[in-house]
Amino acid sequence: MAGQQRYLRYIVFALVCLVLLLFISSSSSVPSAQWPTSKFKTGGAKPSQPATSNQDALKPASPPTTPNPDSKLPPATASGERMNATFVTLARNEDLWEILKSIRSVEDRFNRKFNYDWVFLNDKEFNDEFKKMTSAIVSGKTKYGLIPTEHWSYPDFIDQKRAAAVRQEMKEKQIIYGDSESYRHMCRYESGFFFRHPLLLDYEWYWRVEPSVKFFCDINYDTFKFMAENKKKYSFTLSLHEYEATIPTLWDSVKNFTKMYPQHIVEGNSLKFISDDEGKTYNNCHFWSNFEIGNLNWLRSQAYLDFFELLDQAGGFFYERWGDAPVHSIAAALMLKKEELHFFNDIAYYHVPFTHCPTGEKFRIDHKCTCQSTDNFDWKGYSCTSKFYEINGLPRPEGYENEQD
Ligand SMILES: Nc1nc2c(ncn2[C@@H]2O[C@H](COP(=O)(O)OP(=O)(O)OP(=O)(O)O)[C@@H](O)[C@H]2O)c(=O)[nH]1
Ligand SMILES: *[C@@H]1O[C@H](CO)[C@@H](O)[C@H](O)[C@H]1NC(C)=O
Ligand SMILES: *[C@@H]1O[C@H](CO)[C@@H](O)[C@H](O)[C@H]1NC(C)=O
Ligand SMILES: [Mg+2]
Repeated sequence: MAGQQRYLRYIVFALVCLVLLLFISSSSSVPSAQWPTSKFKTGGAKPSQPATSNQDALKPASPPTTPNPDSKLPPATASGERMNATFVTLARNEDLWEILKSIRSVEDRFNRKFNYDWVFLNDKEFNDEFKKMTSAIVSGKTKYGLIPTEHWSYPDFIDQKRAAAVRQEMKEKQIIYGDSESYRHMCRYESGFFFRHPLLLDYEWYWRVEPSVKFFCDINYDTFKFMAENKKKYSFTLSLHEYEATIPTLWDSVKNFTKMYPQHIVEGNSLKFISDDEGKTYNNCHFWSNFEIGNLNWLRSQAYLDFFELLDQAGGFFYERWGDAPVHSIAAALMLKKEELHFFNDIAYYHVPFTHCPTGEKFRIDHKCTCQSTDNFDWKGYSCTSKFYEINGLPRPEGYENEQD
């Protein structure tokens, strides 16, 4: 009898334990099991068309367990039509890890809301790792293009022995990239060919991004749409003086161009930005072309193509070390109306060694900026941005004095 009772006690005790265990495990597992994985799956799907509205992709499959009560937060993806636009990056396979940082920065501050495409160009085939890693973090479509040899080699009118002698000379003078052959092909490609790549023929607008750059503030509107609506063709965030030794005869060629093609020189242009003596000499001011938002159809226009062709024939990409920044800038200053150029003061940007950080604390707070105003290059002596303000009659922002040298 006593043995049976003990047996019963054991059973009751075991049952109680089981019920307790079930209760603990079920109550603690509810929230973690409902962590919104399903929402990530649907929200993360790439829109197949860049131009369609993204409303559907945003609807979560099930209601989130912890709704955010802050109704002031903007939607994760901007609504409305997309422009006919793409990011474009020229890079080598070994640039992968630095370009990933740039892309992450662009996505976080801008493109996660807009999902624009990204075109990558290379003089060699991109490898699988490059394609895999970059396509994993671009929110739009990614495309990878090989540059045709004709666009990345010596034209037959170039005397390669003379070019080699120049490289040796520039090396001795320690001119930056002075002895580099690939840097020259790169500058010539960015000056005259990238916009003619078959992958870019599909687009009207481009935003150029290089490895190792940073964006410091939120960009909450569509910059491409801004360009179109305000009839802008070319834009910049940083401007500075070019290193004279890399372009000794560039201005002579530009003068040849203006003589040969007076019809391409536009009235009401920005000649004053690039020359302090009505065109006699170049003051070396240029927009820094590692950042550009611009119109591809302008670069593909007869005016720009004639300009590039004349410069190319002059040989300065190889006999000197002409950069694509002064080439684009001089073209924009002579062949576009003043009003067609835009200074993106609100795009805070870094490319070694210069920073553009918008002047004014309120702006930087409102846009969640992480740059320091004392690093702002705009009002320092080597920048040309104050000249841009001057020729356009723009008032300098309050507080600029504190950011001078
Ligand atoms: N495919 C390819 N891309 C290149 C080559 N050289 C430069 N680039 C790319 O061309 C752009 C400009 O080159 P950079 O080396 O950044 O030149 P830079 O901005 O004048 O100088 P850094 O101070 O080094 O940034 C970058 O997007 C590079 O990734 C090359 O030989 N092949
Ligand atoms: C985008 O622009 C390019 C260049 O102007 C044009 O050829 C193409 O048809 C346009 N695509 C769309 C969808 O409008
Ligand atoms: C300018 O044109 C003249 C006449 O065609 C030519 O001799 C000269 O070499 C050109 N200068 C440059 C720098 O291209
Ligand atoms: Mg660079």
